Amino acid sequence: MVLGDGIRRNIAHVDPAERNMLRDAILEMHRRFYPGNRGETPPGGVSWWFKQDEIHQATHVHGGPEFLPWHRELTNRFEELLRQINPQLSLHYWDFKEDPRNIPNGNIGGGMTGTVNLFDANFMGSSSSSAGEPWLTGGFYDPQAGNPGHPPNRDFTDNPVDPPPDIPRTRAPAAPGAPPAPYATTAQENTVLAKLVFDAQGAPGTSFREALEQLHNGAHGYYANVSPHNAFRDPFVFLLHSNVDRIYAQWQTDPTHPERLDPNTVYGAESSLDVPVPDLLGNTQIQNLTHLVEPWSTGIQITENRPIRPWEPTHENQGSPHNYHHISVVAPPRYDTNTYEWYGRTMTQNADGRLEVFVVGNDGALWHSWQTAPNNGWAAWFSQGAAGGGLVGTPALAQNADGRLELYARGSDGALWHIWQTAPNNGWAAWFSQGAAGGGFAGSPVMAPSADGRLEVFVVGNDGALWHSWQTAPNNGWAAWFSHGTTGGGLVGTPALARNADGRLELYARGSDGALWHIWQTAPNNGWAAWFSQGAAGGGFASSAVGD
Ligand SMILES: [Cu+2]
Repeated sequence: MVLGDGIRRNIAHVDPAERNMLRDAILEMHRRFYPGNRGETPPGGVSWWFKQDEIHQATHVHGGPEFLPWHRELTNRFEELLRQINPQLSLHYWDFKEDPRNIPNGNIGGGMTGTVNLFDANFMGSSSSSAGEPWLTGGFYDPQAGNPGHPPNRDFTDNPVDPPPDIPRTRAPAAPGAPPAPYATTAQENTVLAKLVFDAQGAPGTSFREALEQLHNGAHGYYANVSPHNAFRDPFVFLLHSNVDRIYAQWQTDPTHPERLDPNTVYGAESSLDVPVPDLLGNTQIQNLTHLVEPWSTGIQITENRPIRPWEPTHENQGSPHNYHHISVVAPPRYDTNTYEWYGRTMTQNADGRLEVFVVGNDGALWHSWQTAPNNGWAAWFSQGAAGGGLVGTPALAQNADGRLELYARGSDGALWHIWQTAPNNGWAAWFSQGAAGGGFAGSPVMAPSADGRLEVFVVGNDGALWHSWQTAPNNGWAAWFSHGTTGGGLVGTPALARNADGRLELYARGSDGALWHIWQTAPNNGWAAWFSQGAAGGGFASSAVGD
């Protein structure tokens, strides 16, 4: 199953039926409206689609440290609107390494591959001149705007209710038989991914956020040489920005750089630094990652400093104050190119996109809190009760193939206990013991799905061995405990588990010898190789690879 699994993919490689669904959902965004009417201050009655241009135009966070996380929130919220229209959709991306007019190995449906052109009237409109269909009939622009019988021209009224007169594109159609002319190469993308630090406070050319923003700037000009001020009038811009965010997410999920997932360390020297940035109006703006993310915090737009609905306080007042260190802007969305997903972590998305977080209390009970709506406020802490004489350590959380969350935690009795949602997004079953092995379990468990969706859980026993159980079918029952044996003089602590790009799970654990040892699936879903030492450094490793 691919459609509806919440993962963002290369738009050319999803089924054409899914591309059609995405197009239709974007068209539907211009048939749904925020409250109010055009004469109010600030204007109401703006379509979900025109709201994107309104947000981007007057906020316009570019050229500084806020650029990447600000556009992450914009794309996350856009995806959420798409999912309100069609819950199966994800905001897929245009891979810069492909020519969107001419993608030779695209998905043409029925399990077949062939040449895909994203710029046609069935999907994103023409690559040259005006975008045309499907956006012209959809009212996304009106060449006659401002003339009798037509709505006013947004460029003259400055009212986000009104349409712009054009969505210009500037790339000639692909010549018949010509080879693809992609925007970027693998080497260019890898150069960006190899930047070691986020911030631009070190030597020139060392900053990840600068390198990625530069790559992004050229991507805009590649297909539409228009002012950035007007760029978000074009639906294709969201496929572009999903790809920018994808590269950011891939950089963040580099397993050798866990600091890139931590809200306190991801931004390096720019974590709380005032960074002066010139804006499009010729003024200097101060960007600082401790600023509120606007307009979604208070409704104030940064550049033009005017309020925007529904987040400003005098009307709908839906703002939710948060800065760029908030987990919702730091946590990478799910992309098919994320280097890994950090399994064993205790926060994840529900099937409907609401984040949910779990923690063990000093009372030995499992406590959780959840978003009451995607991107939104959090419910009060709720206890799921204790088990096994009191839970200890860090729980392991993962999503079943059918979308139900499932969690394992270790009890004081040395057994692993689990609990699961009885339906996606829904209530929880009672605690169930999966029993103990290896003289009782010692560390915290880790859990991840195999490539076929079956969950697999791992934990170190008091015997120093790695113990393993797995679902015998997706969503289904669990196999008896299996030992992968011991190594390194006895394993200790909590293992680190991740999935390789080809779908094979791989696990690291620390030995009593201070070295990290790893073990991996020899094929997706399949058997496991023998233990292999990756050696030690720093006088022997001390902490667990990840987790506690
Ligand atoms: Cu952009």
